[in-house]
Amino acid sequence: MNVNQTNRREFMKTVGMGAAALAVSKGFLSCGGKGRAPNIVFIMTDDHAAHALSCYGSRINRTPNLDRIADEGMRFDNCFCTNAICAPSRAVILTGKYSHLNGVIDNRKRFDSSQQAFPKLLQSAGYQTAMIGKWHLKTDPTGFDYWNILPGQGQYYNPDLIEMGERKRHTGYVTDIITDIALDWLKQRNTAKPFCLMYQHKAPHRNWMPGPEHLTLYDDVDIPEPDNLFDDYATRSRAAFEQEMTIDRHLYPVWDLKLAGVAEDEPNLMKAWQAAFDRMTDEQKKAWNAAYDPKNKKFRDAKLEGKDLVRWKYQRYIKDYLRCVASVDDNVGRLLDYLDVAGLAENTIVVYTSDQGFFLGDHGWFDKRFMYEESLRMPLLLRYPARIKPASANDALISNIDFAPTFLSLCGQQIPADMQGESLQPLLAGNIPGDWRDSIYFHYYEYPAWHMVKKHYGIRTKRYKLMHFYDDIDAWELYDLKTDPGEMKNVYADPEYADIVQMLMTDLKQLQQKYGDTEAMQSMP
Ligand code: SGN
Ligand code: CA
Repeated sequence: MNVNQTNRREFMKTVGMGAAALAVSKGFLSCGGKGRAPNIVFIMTDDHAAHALSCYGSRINRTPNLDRIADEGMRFDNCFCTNAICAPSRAVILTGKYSHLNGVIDNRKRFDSSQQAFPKLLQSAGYQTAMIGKWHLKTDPTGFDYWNILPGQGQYYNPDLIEMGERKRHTGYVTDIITDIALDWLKQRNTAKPFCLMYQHKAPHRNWMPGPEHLTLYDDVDIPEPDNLFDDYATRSRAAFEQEMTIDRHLYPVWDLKLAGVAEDEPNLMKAWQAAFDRMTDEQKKAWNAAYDPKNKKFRDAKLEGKDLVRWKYQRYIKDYLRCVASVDDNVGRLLDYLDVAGLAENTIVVYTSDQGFFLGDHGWFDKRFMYEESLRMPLLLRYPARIKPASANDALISNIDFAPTFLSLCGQQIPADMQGESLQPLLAGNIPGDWRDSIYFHYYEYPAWHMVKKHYGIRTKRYKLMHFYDDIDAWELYDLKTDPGEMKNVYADPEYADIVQMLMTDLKQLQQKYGDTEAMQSMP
């Protein structure tokens, strides 16, 4: 950021602050009596891995606007999901409870929207609440004064959205549209009340269709490959061999790799691609073809094979993924600018996260689901000038069950006793309380299903990770993250680690007991 930009933002903050103070009604209970109740802007993307944000040290892209949230707030370096898949993560975030208690153990389940969730609690405390963008919980949102959501996964181009029950088609690119709607809502809201806005993107979810402004971004560069793009899974259990999410064999040529005209997918997928493409206006199609046709012709002429072909697929995949991320970054920038201009930045908690991580070629994979680091880890940035020092970081072990209690406590509300997470409030000063947890618990259920990742649960401490794959397999993996951060060597059977295994096994049982995961306990030795 240059000096002029900083000054511009500082200036806007100062000018706007008076307006925001006026906006809060006398009648509203303030945060613990200590001042104005804060607003929340909860920004969530779909499948945005932490290692594709520059503030987390990305080697492959820059995210200047997302980095602003980190520069002006706190970056959490050890935030993990409890179940590395979309709908389950969203349900955990809303309820502050593990999947086996909130009911959404996999993407196939419907969210029981009559249950307790933090937006509903804020709404009954007088907050104005809105949910805009990807929802993915099958039942209609409850606890929101306004909602406008993508049906299911949504479409990248000219998507339909369901506004309070009414379905409408919008013209444009999904990330821009979701932002436009969020900004419109902010502008028309009742300024007498504090608000909680859930602003949730579809991007960068598969099939990674970039927006019109980013179609040729990265055309002239090679994105660095992960060291383990050609992982052979030696020492790993069958689960690692039997998944279906390799860059090499499981990306569809047309749907994923955008090779229309050069290759073919099976008929159903061709139909899906055609349907997505046919949503585009003539102008959008023209821009798309102008960007992809020359690249595809080059690919066809090169007649690649073996590792060269895998490398090409990785480049095509990761560039499209990062192009989708670039649009998120631009649009979050628009939203942050608005908060500045409207004088809301000071008293608004801005959260940036994703529903879980993603494999960016790591272990030769795309998608998520596994408890391995790249998909387990969630980015979490929190900006709240009243409580958080700029550019701070915290490496306490936290997870998405902590989000709901955190938001409630920061907004001066009671944390219901049946929520299983902890408020992150004591961490915001930059330290870790002595009695903070020293491990997190994970459980993934969706199998057999897309990508064929076997059922598993596990425990992760700062140094170790113990995982148990069960159901049609009974296999354990142990990683020493200090000596092996890439999880390339399963040391479960190594006698040197026998004591560690014993200790982690006991702790794992305790976590299952503590969180009430009785089903998992039954498959423990
Ligand atoms: C779709 C994707 C899968 C993805 C799931 C779940 N296939 O089915 O690759 O794992 O969603 O994603 S696609 O070809 O239809 O894009 S999630 O984010 O909703 O959990
Ligand atoms: Ca997701």
